[in-house]
Amino acid sequence: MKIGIVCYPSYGGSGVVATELAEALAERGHEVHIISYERPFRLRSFHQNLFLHEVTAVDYPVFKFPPYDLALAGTIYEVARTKGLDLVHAHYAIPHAVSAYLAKAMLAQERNLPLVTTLHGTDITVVGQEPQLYEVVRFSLQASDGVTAVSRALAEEAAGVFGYQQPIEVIYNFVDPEIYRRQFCPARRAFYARPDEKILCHISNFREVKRIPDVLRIFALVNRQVPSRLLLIGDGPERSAAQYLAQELGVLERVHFLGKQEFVVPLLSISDLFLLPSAKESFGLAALEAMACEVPVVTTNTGGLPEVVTDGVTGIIEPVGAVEAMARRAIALLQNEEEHRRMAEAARQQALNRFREKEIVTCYENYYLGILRNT
Ligand code: GMT
Repeated sequence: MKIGIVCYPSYGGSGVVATELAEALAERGHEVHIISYERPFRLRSFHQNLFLHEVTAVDYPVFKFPPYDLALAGTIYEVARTKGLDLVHAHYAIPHAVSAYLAKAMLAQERNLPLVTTLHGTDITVVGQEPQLYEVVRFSLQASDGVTAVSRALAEEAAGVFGYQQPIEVIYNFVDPEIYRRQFCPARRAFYARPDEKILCHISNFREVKRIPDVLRIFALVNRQVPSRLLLIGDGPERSAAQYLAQELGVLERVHFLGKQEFVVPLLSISDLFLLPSAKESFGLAALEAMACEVPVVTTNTGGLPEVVTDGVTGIIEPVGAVEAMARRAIALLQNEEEHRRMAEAARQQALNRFREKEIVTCYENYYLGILRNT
């Protein structure tokens, strides 16, 4: 197939999933065209079947806001026409599905361009519910030939909020277990922690929805009972407030702010627990990557997280904001080596059983074939 993949290139789950899907499809012999405003940060390999098309937004003094959505639609149309795309797959509804729909409509005089939209979370649960965007997102779902969601919870929320009647295919996010596997890194571990200390880890874009203050509060409580270090990986609007809070909680010198890191496997490999106490999370790709590296996850019972993490088996699940309960159970787990080992192994096993790249990419291929047959 010739597939166009429209995505965000930036540090965030939807861009990661789209990029890794593009690489895997190219590896399987499909011709894949990534359309984005810059090279995706997760695109690591060269592949002869993989092509990049950077969208350049047109600026002019008359525009207060350069019309990126239109430049994107024009680029999708051009790539579809000149490269003969069989279908276009938009990751994140806003504006990708809308721009792709416009490209589809422009091409309609010549031929049909099937459009698949994958919902990733905040496009539905946050941004898409803003009054001025709600009807646009609703329209983009109706106008897509197929809609997928990264968890059952997200599919249900999308159907409910937007009154979408067609089936939404749930295709989970995935992980390559050969890349995401625990490495033996004693020297790196020794750099961050003494032998008697545990390492807790959090990776995100530091937006409000991630509840960074909860990450720090859980850590501070754990550290009182179990000497520990916290690795904070990523960057975003909540980072400087986090620094103040760490100081206020008296743990600043135990928290390592590492900023955005491209290669997280070596850091997950020295971690004993992963903290993701989000207020909302359609899937929690970072949690899956941690599990694949044998790191149990402490998280909340929101969105798709309970579909990724199994309470008491591969991690700890508590209600949003239940900082004391999360800390209490994290302490018990860190103090019980046997139970921790069991949970770490189960976490890896769950990542392999349910979210292995090979199987999930096949689900996308089959879904595309079904759409091509029916349109
Ligand atoms: O978490 C974010 O704010 C980034 C966002 C994105 O679109 O990149 O992540 C969403 O998509 C990821 C990939 O499907 C999911 O793993 C995240 O759970 C989801 N984030 C939220 O729902 C808050």
